[in-house]
Amino acid sequence: MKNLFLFLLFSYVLFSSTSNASEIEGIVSSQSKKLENAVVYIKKIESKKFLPPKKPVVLYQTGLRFVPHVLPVIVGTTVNFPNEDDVLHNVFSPGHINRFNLGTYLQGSNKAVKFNKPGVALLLCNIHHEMSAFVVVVETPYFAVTDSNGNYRISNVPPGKYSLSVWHEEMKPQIKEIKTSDKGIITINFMMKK
Ligand SMILES: [Cu+2]
Repeated sequence: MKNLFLFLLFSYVLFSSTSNASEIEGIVSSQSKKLENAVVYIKKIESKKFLPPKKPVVLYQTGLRFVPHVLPVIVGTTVNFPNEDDVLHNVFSPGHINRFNLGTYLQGSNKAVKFNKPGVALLLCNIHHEMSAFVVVVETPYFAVTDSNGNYRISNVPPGKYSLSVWHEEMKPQIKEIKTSDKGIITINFMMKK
């Protein structure tokens, strides 16, 4: 009897927590291929402000690469940049927003940056010119990065009308006006151009 009660309670909690939101999913491609590392996101919701995560997000320097190559975050998020290689690395962002230079530092060291402005920050290492990454700073928690097949999925989106944006490092950004309802999944595909 007790187990049945717990099961019903669990079902209720599960149902009630998912009943008022929907999911957005789809594929991002260009003419020739599916695009990995595209960021699909709701840029802004008027009258709503979202807090960044309390814990820093991590972008590693490992194997002479930045991992992940593309990292979407909410405005105000602190990103740690630990050096996991046995060589010196540097991290700098040359753009006009979120511009910084952390200097060079050794394996085992960590430096952090708080990303206070929305926009895309290109990250480079002045020692290894092949290293690059992008921190995509957005104003909502509703974002996703496409996998190697171009697929993305954004969960727990409240019902409403939104501008859904897509960014990819080699393509022109796009925006689609969308509407989500109380429940279910909507599919929004993007075909991007250079
Ligand atoms: Cu480096």
